[in-house]
Amino acid sequence: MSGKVADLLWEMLANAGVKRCYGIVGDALNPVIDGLHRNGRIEFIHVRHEEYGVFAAVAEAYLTGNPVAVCGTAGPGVVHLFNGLMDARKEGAPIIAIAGDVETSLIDTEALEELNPYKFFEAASLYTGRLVNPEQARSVINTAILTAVLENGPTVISIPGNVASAEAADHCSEITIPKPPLLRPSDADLNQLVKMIDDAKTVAIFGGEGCRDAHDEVVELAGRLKAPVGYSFRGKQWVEHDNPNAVGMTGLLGYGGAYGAIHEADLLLMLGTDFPFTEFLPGHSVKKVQIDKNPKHIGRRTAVDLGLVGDIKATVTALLKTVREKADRRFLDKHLVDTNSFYGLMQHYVEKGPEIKPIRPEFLAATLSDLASDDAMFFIDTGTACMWGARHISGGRNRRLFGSFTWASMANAAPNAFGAQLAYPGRQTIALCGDGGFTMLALGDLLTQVQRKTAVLQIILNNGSLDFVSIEQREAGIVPFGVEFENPNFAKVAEAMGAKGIRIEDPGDVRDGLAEALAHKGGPVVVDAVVDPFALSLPSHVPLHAAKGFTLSMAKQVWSGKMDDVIKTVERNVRLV
Ligand SMILES: Cc1ncc(C[n+]2csc(CCOP(=O)(O)OP(=O)(O)O)c2C)c(N)n1
Repeated sequence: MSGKVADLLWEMLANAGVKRCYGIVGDALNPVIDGLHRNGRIEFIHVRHEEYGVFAAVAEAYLTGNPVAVCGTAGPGVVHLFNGLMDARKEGAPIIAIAGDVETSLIDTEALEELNPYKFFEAASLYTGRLVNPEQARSVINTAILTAVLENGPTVISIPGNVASAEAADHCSEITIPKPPLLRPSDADLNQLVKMIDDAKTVAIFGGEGCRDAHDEVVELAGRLKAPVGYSFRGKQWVEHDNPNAVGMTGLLGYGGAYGAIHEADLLLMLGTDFPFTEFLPGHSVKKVQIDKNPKHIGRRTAVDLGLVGDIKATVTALLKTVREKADRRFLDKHLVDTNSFYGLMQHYVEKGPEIKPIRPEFLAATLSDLASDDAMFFIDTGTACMWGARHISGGRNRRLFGSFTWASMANAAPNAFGAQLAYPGRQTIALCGDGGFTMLALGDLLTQVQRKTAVLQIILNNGSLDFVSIEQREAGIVPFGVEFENPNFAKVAEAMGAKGIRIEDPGDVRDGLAEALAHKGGPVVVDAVVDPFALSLPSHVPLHAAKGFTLSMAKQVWSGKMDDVIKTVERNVRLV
């Protein structure tokens, strides 16, 4: 091909499998975007906020495995990309950010909108290249694409407008992306693992994101070892469904027998997990083996007795060739019984839900899960949506559950869902949003969904507060502060913006309201669900400091005249209703 640096850029991105670029044009980026326009192979998704575009791209990249581009113009435009790029780094999504940059003659002069891309993107980006000369272009673009794809994270190409419109020096736009190698431990290491398994009377498994695509192997291994299988939020969608040994999650969102199982086993196999909450992982009393394709994960959350580097599917497949069956299933059965009894407790507010007003979020989430299709994609906002989503949205072989589970940014769900719907048009796409999250980032770009007629269902948990923070503050023994706000009627706002709006205030309307929303075709829907702000979810294991904090906060609330709130918290969480 012949042409400018901008032409080379888009042609190489398209050859690497990039289908979309999300962002906002302007200033330094105009000659770059002109190249995208000329190229015609990559769809430009004009969003109203660059951060929304990145969260959309993260979901698209995570779900499809293909690289996705985002763009923002010099200075403020690229600053708006940052939080989303951090999310891409933590969630493991191949994103290539095209960052507008000031003209090369202005670099290091404190020019308008000038920003040093190396310093600015250091925390987020796996590789940052600044194109100050057309001679660099092919090499820098190649490195940015390969790093993003092979290391599963964000990279940045910072590109001054004058370089974008300069003639490219090397016109070769071919790009070869090697497939990841088959990665598993050596036979000697596997033999050591087999011996540890043989020596242990009881084994438990804890699975994370690394179990993606390894469902059948992990379930077979668990069956053979009579091992209960617990999981992180990121692991839930890969190992919970169709798994007779599933015992739920641990951590603050925890439910089921997972905490007990991983603490009481002789040997714990940690498979593809970087679960960060150390206090919920066992200490020295349990032998631990950790297997992960990323060596940096090994031993960093809890000390392990054996660390092996390997892809979970490849490693477990190799292990299954030699590992012996265990006969005694009493340990497994005990933790399955614990899990079932916890599920019974969790059902309380689901079953009573139709009679309780304000609407219980458990009931709302469980009804949604029940009505949604078998291949629905759910996106969960950081906030209480995670509590209800983790517990009451069931997975399935073809369902997907995604959120900012590692970076934990607010306001991810609606843009995630937008990107997913563009990648998989027609597939049911549902965002469970906080009211804080929705008003933080999703509201403006609801217009983008309307304009594009994107079929995204966003369900707002309208609790009039930053409820998750209110719970955090109470856990820390603090009187909730700075967490309340007033909301409009979101259904009316949505209608005024051209979307379909449904407001649900009465529990009796939950099922029909959600069914109507799910059936809507041809554009976005906003369900404004007025839910109980006092609903809590007690984890299966409550750390002592959290229990103490709650008690202290309750006492402080009484002293500061918030007796009503204390009564409501107790009333609505100890099954009096
Ligand atoms: C960008 C960002 N700001 C602040 C936080 C801290 N934070 C975590 S959850 C949360 C509350 C979320 O509130 P909302 O979206 O209303 O959901 P709710 O918990 O009420 O369901 C906050 C402020 C964060 N994680 N990300």
